[in-house]
Amino acid sequence: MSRLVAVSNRVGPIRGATRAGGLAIALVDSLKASKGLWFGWSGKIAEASSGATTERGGGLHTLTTDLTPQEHEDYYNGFANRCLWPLFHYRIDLTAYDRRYFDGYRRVNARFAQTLRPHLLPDDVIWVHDYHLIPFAETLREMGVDQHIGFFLHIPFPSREVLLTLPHQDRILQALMAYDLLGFHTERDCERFLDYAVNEIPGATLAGDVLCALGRKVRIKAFPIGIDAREYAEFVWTEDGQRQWQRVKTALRGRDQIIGVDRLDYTKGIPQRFLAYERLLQDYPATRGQVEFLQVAPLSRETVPEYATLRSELEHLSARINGAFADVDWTPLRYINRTVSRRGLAGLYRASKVGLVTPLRDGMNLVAKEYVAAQDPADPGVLVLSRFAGAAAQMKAALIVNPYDTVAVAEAMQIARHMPLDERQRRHRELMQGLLDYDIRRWSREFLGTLKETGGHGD
Ligand code: ADQ
Repeated sequence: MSRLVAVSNRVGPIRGATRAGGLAIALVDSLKASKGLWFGWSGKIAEASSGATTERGGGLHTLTTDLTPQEHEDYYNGFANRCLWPLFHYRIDLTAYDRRYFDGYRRVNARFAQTLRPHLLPDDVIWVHDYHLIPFAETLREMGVDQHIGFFLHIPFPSREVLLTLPHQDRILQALMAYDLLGFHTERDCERFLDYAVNEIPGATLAGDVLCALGRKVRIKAFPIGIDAREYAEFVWTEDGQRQWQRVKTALRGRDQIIGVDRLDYTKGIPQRFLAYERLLQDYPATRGQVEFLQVAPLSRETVPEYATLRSELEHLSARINGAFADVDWTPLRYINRTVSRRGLAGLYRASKVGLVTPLRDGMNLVAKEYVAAQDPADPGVLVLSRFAGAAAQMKAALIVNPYDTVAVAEAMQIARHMPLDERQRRHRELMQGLLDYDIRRWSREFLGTLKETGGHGD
């Protein structure tokens, strides 16, 4: 059995300990099964880059390296989060391209690849994750590494026209061609990538799902990430899950709760969601005193200026809505920046009649899946889901909305609140079946299975 080497920006719980989601769990499972190695940034910033640290424990072998303050600024804050993140989410207006960021991004990727190189074994299968690490394989190939290397993009792949606005976008494309397998969340992402590659690389050809260009063959395939739905449903019954559920039920006193849960990020459409809720209270006066909207949005990427702007915008909007509609015994909107534990979150979802998941763009969106998994099958809540989340391609039994259309989103909240029980059950059954059919373990199994049968050793 070949060994898995996973490479991601952060090692361990991929996006923060309390939010350690299914992805970390799926990777850990596969890593343990193959006695694999997990490599990436330690999460620490140190004045001088100190080589790499190896740790073994709990059946896991990790290799991590620190970033210098300059690397952190150029690679992580700069090119990854101020350039690729907004651009890939169609926010050309927020894309802060800077040649210094781009150089730093390439330098860190090259250094990471050089750090990993001596630890590689001939039969390793290497799985690189996400937009921070696009050029990683290119350096490995330059150093003669011919093992199977796959890349999975967790965010959307944008349309060609959007990508062409990025200076040096051709370097990004060239870097992607160093992989054997490129995985995206949806078929649409694959189509957008192929449209870009076939039209921008002279002589590129496509045979089935294999792109031939720049002297290489790369397979392109959709792997829609899932969650461990069965385990997630159990979270409701844990101590934390029960505590949060009961707290909310008591506070609601029979009112309907609408819930939004996101990292505080401009891609998640939180201001538009607040406006849609304001619209609901304006257009349907009977909802006043009868509904409450809970938005849980822990701060993220606080050192990136656009996130501070978003934070003040939301504080302003929530104050405006509560100022206009609140009564002595009713707070229409509760907006909290605290992180809730994964189990506690399941309790909050369970207590909510409507799950409002309305990103302006999202690779997949796991909150939509978690909300469904946490529902009571006998009396489930209704998911209102943005058509621009990758999840919408699979979760067709949700109420699909355009998040920019605040009137329509307000209307969808009303439809959801008043939906007959049999229709809620039918939609929930269909959604839950989808989650069980393609869960997080199937996602990693299929990616790795495809990678093993694709490329490698100079094929
Ligand atoms: P994210 O942009 O982080 O992930 P998402 O898919 O919704 O978005 O995952 C967030 C995770 O964090 C979920 O497991 C959720 O429960 C948790 N979380 C969010 N808000 C929280 C809160 N307030 N308290 C506690 N936990 C919270 C990126 C892409 C997505 C893609 C994933 C996985 O942007 O599109 O689905 O990677 O590929």
